[in-house]
This record gives sequence, structure tokens and C-alpha cells, in this order.
Amino acid sequence: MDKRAPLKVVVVGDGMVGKSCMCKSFANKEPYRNKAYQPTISETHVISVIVEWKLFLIIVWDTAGIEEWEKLRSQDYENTDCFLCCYSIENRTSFTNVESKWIPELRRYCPTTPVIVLGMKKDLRSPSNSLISEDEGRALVGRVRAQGFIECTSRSLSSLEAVFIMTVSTVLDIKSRKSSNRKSFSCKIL
Ligand SMILES: Nc1nc2c(ncn2[C@@H]2O[C@H](COP(=O)(O)OP(=O)(O)O)[C@@H](O)[C@H]2O)c(=O)[nH]1
Ligand SMILES: [Mg+2]
Repeated sequence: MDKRAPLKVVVVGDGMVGKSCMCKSFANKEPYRNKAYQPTISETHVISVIVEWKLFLIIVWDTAGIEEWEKLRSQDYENTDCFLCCYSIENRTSFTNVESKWIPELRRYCPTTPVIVLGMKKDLRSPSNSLISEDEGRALVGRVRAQGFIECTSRSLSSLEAVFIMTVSTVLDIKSRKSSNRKSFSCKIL
């Protein structure tokens, strides 16, 4: 196995959308089961994922979603390889905040760093409810020009694995495209 530096991935989005459950479930390789809600200040997890038969390590930074803490959050953004910008499919405010708050904040600090939008808690969708649809998610992603979109649930490790495979693939893809002109896309805060 060749040695490569771990990727830095920062997870943002409104509080209660499921960011911490996703990070903890995938780091511990244990799907989420109902547990008491624990607010996060800032926490990191090391996770591993195999892409194209190679092992990648990712340091995942789980941030606090509280509005007044933007200054604190943005200190975590430096040298980020990819952002995961989360909403919950059962919370429309968290969905609209992706476009009105989170993406503008990420672009302000890190204009060239890739962003993948995640529709969380997809286990809650059923034929009888009218939660935010996958098509609405895709339309949002087109408007904000994010690099990727996927719906997931912390109740299924395979759905979380798909998130981190997409993350690594996005970073590798952009790295290989940018290496020709030697421009860095990871976040530098000046
Ligand atoms: N149904 C469902 N509930 C979830 C899922 N992930 C988290 N939750 C619930 O959402 C609450 C908030 O999750 P948490 O990860 O702490 O959200 P955060 O504030 O974004 O970090 C948890 O206590 C769970 O009850 C999920 O994938 N499916
Ligand atoms: Mg949290």
C-alpha cells in the first residue's frame, strides 16, 4: 500500500440534521440506533474507506451548527479537502439553509474547495409522507453548483460508505484535473 496523507473533510449543516450520528456511526462501524441527543462543539474522527482497491484515511471534522459560532467553526475550515453540507429530508429549514447560509459561508472562506450536499435521515421517507424529495435535493445542488449529492441514513453503514466513497472520488477527480495547472483547491484562510 502506498502512503498518502489523510484527507480532511469538514461536516457542516444545521443542528439536529444527523451530522454527529453519521460521523460516529461510520467511525465505529456501528449503525445508529436511538440514543440521547448530544450537542457537539467540535470533534474529529478518523475513518477509513476503500476506493479503487486503495485504502484512504479521512479525518472527519464534525462542527457545531450553532449560528453564533461561525467564527469558531471557520477556524476548522483551513486545509479542508472536501465539505459535506448536510440537511435533513424531514426539516425544510435545514434544507433552505443549505442555500441561504451554509454554501455562502463555505464559498466565503473556501471558494475553490469541493462541496457534497447530503440529504440525511432518508430512512424517514415513506410513500405516505411528503418529505423533501430527491428531485428537490438535486435541483438545489444544481443551483448551488455543488460537486455532488447523495441521500443517506446513519441507520445503514452501506449508505454512509457511499457518502465517503463519493467524497474520496470527488477529491481525487478534482486533484487530477487541477494537477496539470498546479492550482490548489484545498482551503487556505488568509
Ligand atoms: N431517523 C433518523 N434519525 C437520525 C439519524 N441520524 C440522526 N438522527 C436523529 O437526529 C438526532 C440528531 O442527530 P445528531 O447526529 O446529533 O445531529 P447533529 O446536531 O447534526 O450532529 C439524533 O438524536 C437522532 O435522534 C438518521 O439517520 N435517521
Ligand atoms: Mg452534532
